[in-house]
Amino acid sequence: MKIESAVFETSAGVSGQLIASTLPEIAFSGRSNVGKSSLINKLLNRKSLARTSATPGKTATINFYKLDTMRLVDLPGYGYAKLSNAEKQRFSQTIEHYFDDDRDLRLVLQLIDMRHPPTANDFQMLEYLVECEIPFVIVLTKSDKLNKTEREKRMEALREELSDFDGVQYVPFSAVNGEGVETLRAILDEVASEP
Ligand SMILES: Nc1nc2c(ncn2[C@@H]2O[C@H](COP(=O)(O)OP(=O)(O)OP(=O)(O)O)[C@@H](O)[C@H]2O)c(=O)[nH]1
Ligand SMILES: [Mg+2]
Repeated sequence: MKIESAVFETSAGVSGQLIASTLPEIAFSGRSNVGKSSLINKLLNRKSLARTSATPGKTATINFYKLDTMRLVDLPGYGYAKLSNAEKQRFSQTIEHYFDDDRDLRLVLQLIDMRHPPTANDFQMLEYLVECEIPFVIVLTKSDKLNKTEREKRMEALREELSDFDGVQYVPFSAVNGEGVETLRAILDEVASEP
């Protein structure tokens, strides 16, 4: 991927017209604050093309990042407890609005915080992806926050927690030290270049 070519395109929220699907797309899904926007910035080697925040619930719209050969799609984060029910519903409708659109979606990167077990919402999303036969890779974020022992423990626990989804690829990732970024770039290039 030619990361210098990346430009930001925004999109409307819950019901607005989405950007026409003219390129292969990779969508970034996960709970609020898991690190979706940070991952996009790291992949594109930009400090703040995608807006990140210590305050969860930052990305409320679907944001598109156009490269020469693909689009990266930053979905709103789900599961932020402090939102009102109406706001939560608006977030999930926005996500559904994207998945219901007939797009050239090649892969979902499903982000899960490496430090914690997947949440009920994470499982809901994983089951939805399986049901819709959307290919996905699990990205285990914030790997820099675990030491070697903690990491081994969590990896073992995750294999158990996610045993219903066997055969799925896991990529540990850190936006701080760059672990996993080359692996993910290679995966994206591969899925985007399929005919
Ligand atoms: N230590 C560490 N912190 C991270 C990492 N990735 C993200 N963060 C921090 O986690 C917070 C949330 O990151 P974002 O990238 O904004 O998360 P998001 O998933 O886009 O959140 P929403 O837009 O609310 O859905 C920020 O304070 C980031 O700096 C990581 O790999 N390591
Ligand atoms: Mg975000």
